[in-house]
Amino acid sequence: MSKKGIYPFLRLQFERLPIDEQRRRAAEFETRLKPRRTVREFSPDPVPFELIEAALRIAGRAPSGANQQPWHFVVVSNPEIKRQIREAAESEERENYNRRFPDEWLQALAHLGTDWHKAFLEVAPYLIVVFREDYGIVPEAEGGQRKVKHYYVQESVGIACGFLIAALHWMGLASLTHTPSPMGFLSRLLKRPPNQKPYLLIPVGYPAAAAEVPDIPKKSLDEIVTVVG
Ligand code: IYR
Repeated sequence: MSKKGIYPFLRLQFERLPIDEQRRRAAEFETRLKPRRTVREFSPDPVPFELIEAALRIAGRAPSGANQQPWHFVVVSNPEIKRQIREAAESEERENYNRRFPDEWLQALAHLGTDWHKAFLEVAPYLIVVFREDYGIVPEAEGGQRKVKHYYVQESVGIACGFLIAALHWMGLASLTHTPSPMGFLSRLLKRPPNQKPYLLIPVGYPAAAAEVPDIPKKSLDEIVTVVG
């Protein structure tokens, strides 16, 4: 392996754990993550901003193609901006549910009980809007700019969102992976630069006291895993 580059190589910091501790941690993580659910009914109770920051720091630790970290997170708590986002999302989703979604898609969604109403976009105390950066913009001499292509952007941002969702759950917060479609209105309302494209909208907060979720199953290990021994 050639270790040339602009960063030095350091010895990996890695603690080799006793097997019992590995088992204990595996079981604890699974037990903690198991009750995680996508929540669509939020309480308006405030959430300490430091928790959102901690979750975003964890998301920012995700691996990414060439370590380019092609993500940007916009945190919205302003009620007026949340209202604008709700209005724009609902107008797209009204079109989707009433006209654009083919029957096959509506059928696939039916058990979730969703429709075009998106009250959670105003009720949840925070909306984390995730943007992907297909290229970076690097300042150059004399006020110029250069575009730098990013690699494996979809994979990288997806992994960061996974870290984010798991971290939020771990710290006792509920989230929703929401994908209003199309999402162009988020670039406009949040005044993002042209290299940032909306990827996912994640409302975050405490669940409403009477929040309900569909009783849907997860696939078993046998269904999702093939072992090639
Ligand atoms: N984006 C729409 C529809 C929707 C699509 C999928 I795939 C879901 O898992 C859930 C909803 C909406 O948010 O209602």
